[in-house]
Amino acid sequence: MEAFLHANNNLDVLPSKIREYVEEKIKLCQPSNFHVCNGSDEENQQLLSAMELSGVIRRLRKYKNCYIATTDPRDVARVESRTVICTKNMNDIISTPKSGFAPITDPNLPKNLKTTQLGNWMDTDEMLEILEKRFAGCMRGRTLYIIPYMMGPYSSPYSKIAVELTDSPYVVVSMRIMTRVGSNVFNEIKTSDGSDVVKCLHSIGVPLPTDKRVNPTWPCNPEQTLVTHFPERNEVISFGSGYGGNSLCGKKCLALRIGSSLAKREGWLAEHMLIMGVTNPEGVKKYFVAAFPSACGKTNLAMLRPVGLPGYKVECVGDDIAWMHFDDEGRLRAINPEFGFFGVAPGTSKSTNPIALDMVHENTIFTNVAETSDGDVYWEGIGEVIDGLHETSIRSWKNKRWSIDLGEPAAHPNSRFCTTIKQCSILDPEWNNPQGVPIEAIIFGGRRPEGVPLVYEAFDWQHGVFVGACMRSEATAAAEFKGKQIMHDPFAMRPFFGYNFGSYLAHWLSFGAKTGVHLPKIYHVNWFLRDSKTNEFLWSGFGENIRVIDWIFRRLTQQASGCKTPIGIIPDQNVSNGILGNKLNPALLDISKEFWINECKAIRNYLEENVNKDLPDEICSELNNLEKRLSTL
Ligand code: OXD
Ligand code: MN
Repeated sequence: MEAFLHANNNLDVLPSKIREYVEEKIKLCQPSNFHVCNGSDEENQQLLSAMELSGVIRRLRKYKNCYIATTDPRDVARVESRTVICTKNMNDIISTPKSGFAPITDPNLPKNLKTTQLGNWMDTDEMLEILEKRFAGCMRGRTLYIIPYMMGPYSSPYSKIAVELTDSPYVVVSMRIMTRVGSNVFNEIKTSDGSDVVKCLHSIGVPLPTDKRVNPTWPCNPEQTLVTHFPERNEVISFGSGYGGNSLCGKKCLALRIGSSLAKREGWLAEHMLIMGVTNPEGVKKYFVAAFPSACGKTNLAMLRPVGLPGYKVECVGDDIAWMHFDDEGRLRAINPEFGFFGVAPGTSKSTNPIALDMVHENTIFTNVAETSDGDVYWEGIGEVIDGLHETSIRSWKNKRWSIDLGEPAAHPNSRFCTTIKQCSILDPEWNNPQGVPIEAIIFGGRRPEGVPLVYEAFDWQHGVFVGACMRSEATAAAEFKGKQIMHDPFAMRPFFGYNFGSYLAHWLSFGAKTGVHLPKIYHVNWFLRDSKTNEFLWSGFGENIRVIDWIFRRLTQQASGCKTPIGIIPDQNVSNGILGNKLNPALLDISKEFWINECKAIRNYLEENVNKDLPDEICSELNNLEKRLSTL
């Protein structure tokens, strides 16, 4: 893409430390031009037009200001194997697995990289040396964009300021949707020189001119991709991938990996959680957070339209990330650090998430969805048959004419919509409150086809932390995994921990010992149980999930009874027949001794192998206690 037309080359708007950083990176990456972004509409339109002209995005005729980008098929998801946290001391980031580290076999990965199930580590200096080589001249012929941005509401004591340097205009327009962009964010820095600003450097890793093997509309460098984090330097450096989870550094890199490490240091929590406001039929309002692994329906739950329980209302504060602090009165308060949604498109329909479907028909950038010949979007599970589909042809995410007979999906399973939060019609009135919203329940969940009941409540905080540690779920398309294996995904944070999971558990447990705090109750839900014979889902889910939310709500107000089981408290018979619906299949609340004994074995193996000596004693005793309780079942 040619140079930005009205480039703003004035680095004086940047705090001194950031200006020095930018100058150093310009020298290293050697772009032909650079531009400090102000986040204006005009700037955005210029970038969109230039990208359209060069074929990077296509305008969707049917909607206002909506575009499709399709990526190189090798650059479609987060690359966990190439995501690394770098520090001086390895044990700060990962535990040594009981059976040792696997050797690095990929010739494109650094030899000294240490990979584990709970994150990858490398020594800071060694990684910086490798990155220095990758970034040298990597932006030749391209424009370097400098994006000042903020995670969290303006004037919030909990927000963080950052800057991302990138050579991808797609990243610039997407960051403007996902974060608060503009040089005015520097008015909020707490240090005069900007030393508290998080620094992010991103390059697609394809200097110009390119050779014939490079995809002209989605240049990327998959062999050399590295997504690296330096919590001791407050820095993110990402090379080679343009896909959002790897390139929009505010999201997973800053808000979760650097964020969780800052949170540990500063005494708060940065979590992979949606934030929802729930008002009951009596008009009482409560806020919940919920953690689910990627692509388990977090966005759908965050925008839930209640079905079957009249009078309930759900409003959305965020669908992916929560930053939570205990306030002076000891209440846990959450802000959404993001400003937009980067949601999975397939499966989004009028029935599963009407709010999201409405929201994406303006000012949205779609990635890897399919397009109809009349300028609409299409993806698997969009629900309705498109008007006159027989006459309408579909162009797949691979830019080929698509029909069902091809035997492959029209949209990539990890295709996305990227839309500003302001277009969400059920946006909570407090979404932008600098103090955040008070959280009364924490919900964990996963995609478990068998054994894990629809809902249970943890006995107390320590047990709840154990429940989070034991989370497992079917693999999803959001990362590079294939198939449907059940993976351990503690706290839905496995790909996002910024420091040692053992210390993370200790950090969570430490709040249980704090005086003067009101600890939220902790729950676990599973919408995905299937009938063992027919394989049909046992729970209708989506809007009906309000029934489970209602039970949780009533537990918090002491209005619903529960039944104690070895794994936690479940709705008792009366409640489940009433609130959860008359047709509730009893299998939804079944606790099988055999299943849970096997589950305990899998959890013990996992924790012993992967957390090893760093596993807090409290978690071991919770596991022992669970096994003891099961033996009496
Ligand atoms: C996401 C993810 O994109 O979790 O939100 O992968
Ligand atoms: Mn996520």
